Amino acid sequence: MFRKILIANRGEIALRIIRTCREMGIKTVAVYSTADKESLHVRFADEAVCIGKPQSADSYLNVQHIMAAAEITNADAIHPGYGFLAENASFAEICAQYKIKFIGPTPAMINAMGDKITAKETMIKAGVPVIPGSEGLLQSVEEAKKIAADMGYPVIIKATAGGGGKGMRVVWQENELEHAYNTAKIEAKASFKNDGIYMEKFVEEPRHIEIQIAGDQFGTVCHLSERDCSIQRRHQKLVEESPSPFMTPELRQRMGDAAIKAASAINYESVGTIEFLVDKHRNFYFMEMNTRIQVEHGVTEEVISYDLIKEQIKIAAGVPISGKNYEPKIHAIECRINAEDPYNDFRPCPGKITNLHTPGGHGVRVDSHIYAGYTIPPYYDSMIAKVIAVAQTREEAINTMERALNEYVIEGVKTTIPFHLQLMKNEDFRNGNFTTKFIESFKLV
Ligand code: MV4
Repeated sequence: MFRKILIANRGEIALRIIRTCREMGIKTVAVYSTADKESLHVRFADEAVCIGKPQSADSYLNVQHIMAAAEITNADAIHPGYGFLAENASFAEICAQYKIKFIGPTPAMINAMGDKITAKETMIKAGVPVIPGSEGLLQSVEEAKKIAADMGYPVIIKATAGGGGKGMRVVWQENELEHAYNTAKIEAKASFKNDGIYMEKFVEEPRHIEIQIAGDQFGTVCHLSERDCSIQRRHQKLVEESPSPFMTPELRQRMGDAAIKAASAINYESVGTIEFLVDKHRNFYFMEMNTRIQVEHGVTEEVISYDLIKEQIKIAAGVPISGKNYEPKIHAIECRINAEDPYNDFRPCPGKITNLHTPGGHGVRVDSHIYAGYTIPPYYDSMIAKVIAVAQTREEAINTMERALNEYVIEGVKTTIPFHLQLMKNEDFRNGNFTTKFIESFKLV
């Protein structure tokens, strides 16, 4: 097992990783920017190294500074958390050169899933359903028009280097296609330095359901059931839950099998997630694979009682997994609490937390790095807490969540708590009647 892990991240996920390391008897090194000097991850870790100025590019994305911190503290592994360098294949490669274990998949696995056309081709070969569309890159507007005419509109144009919704264009009829093609290409080039684009049939009003998987270094892959992440705003997830209210045992079996096939196709090692789009007929299609621990991993931890960070560290250290698939017997819902004004287009609201009371009690888990007197810096993601409610049934979990959100006092900054409180009262949400379009028409009062 590792002796000392450097955590190349900040905020709640850095704390989350430190907590599991403590339980495993592994020493921890925090890295921090000058803006995070007073952060809890710095105080909770055994050691802490300042790695640069506030801007992420100067600190949490500065590979040289992070490697220097790992060298001077003699860390034998690096946990990247999510975001920042978590899906950066060259960072994983540099860790290997330094003989420091990157706690995650190999660079080849990150690359195999990072390029979306490559990922899709791999899935087709593995027999995982994908959304019908162009075979590989689009070569011209004329080719795009022909494929769209054959498939029928609407279609969607995506960047092969994209993901998470960046650089997508939905096209409803042929006269919009040329403009969408050109602007998607320009945006892809500007965002990813790669102007490769491809086309798919546009699936209207889908659900976003993802399957958590784990694979070890010996080729064993298992699935750890689903999370429903359909409640999103501008490709940012707001609420996640497990089980999905749309799930059936039969669909879980089929999606679980497909997720295992998907991960096995690249001999995947580590924890990861296969994202699927699910249409109203319960047809499901591979969308992307996340080769990292995700923000919403705690939902799965609660419903199957399983420490995913511990499992991820053990897999990286070469410990075999049991290979058993899990299905949820209880229900968990997570609300992401952001320092944003939900009444003002979710505008970020950094600043000082003047008063804080965190909810607790039966069935409530709060993962957060905030404390009374903490100043939320303006440089990073605005998520400040995740509240997870756990109960025997979905209805009870929603009631527990409502109770917890009502207990939560965060003063000094605006938060998304009022939004979540209204969502928990919404009849369609309560009935499990929602798709990825739900938030577009949800009106805050
Ligand atoms: C789609 C789609 C409909 N049809 N692809 C959004 C993020 C990126 N991973 C892919 N996304 C979508 N791809 C086809 N062929 C709809 C979306 C989509 C979406 C997906 C999941 C959750 C929220 C979403 C919001 C808008 C669009």
